[in-house]
Amino acid sequence: MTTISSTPYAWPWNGDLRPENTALIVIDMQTDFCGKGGYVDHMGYDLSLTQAPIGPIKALMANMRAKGYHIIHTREGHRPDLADLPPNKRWRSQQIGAGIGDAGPCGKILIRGEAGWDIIPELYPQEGETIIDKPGKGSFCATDLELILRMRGIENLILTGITTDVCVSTTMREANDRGFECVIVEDCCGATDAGNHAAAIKMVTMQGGVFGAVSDSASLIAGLPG
Ligand code: C5J
Repeated sequence: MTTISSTPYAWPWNGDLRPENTALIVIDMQTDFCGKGGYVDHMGYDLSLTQAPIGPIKALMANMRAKGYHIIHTREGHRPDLADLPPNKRWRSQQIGAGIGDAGPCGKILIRGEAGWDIIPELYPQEGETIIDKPGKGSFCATDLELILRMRGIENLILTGITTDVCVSTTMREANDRGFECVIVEDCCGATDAGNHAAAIKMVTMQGGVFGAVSDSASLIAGLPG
């Protein structure tokens, strides 16, 4: 029986926490979401908010790699021919001056294969780690993530990345509805708005942990067995 210090309950619910059944999910740590000239920068948001989790994720990922946990990365992006880009998603991005598929200093915004779409060098996946390319906000929609998790016997998900209120939150909800036991790592996430980050974290803690639990990188590094 092993649990991590977290709110509103000690995670995971059943105390079955092992490298074999637990994965770190690092969501969308791409230049488009936290780098100069990327999608979020085009929209005029404060990049320091989405850059804040880089250091804590780096530390947690190093610890979990050393202990033998599964590490899974995701990237939001679309095919170069835009076949998987809903026209309303493209239109909305154009309204705020960051049209998905438009040319920018880091290449075409949120398009697979472009420089801005890739994961930042500080958190780049190691050989053998799984990368999930997703066209939407949730990591389960139109991807093989669930199949991979089931094939590996993964039951517990440690959620990190950007943005807290959009892709991390959507993924946590999707995972929770599929029966995965989730914890969101507060200092390993960031949003384009500090209030939205705080609200997305607080939401998790309602109803006895409506989507799972909330913890922090120090508690996980101290408590994860391996
Ligand atoms: C957004 C994301 N915010 N990765 N994507 O559009 O959260």
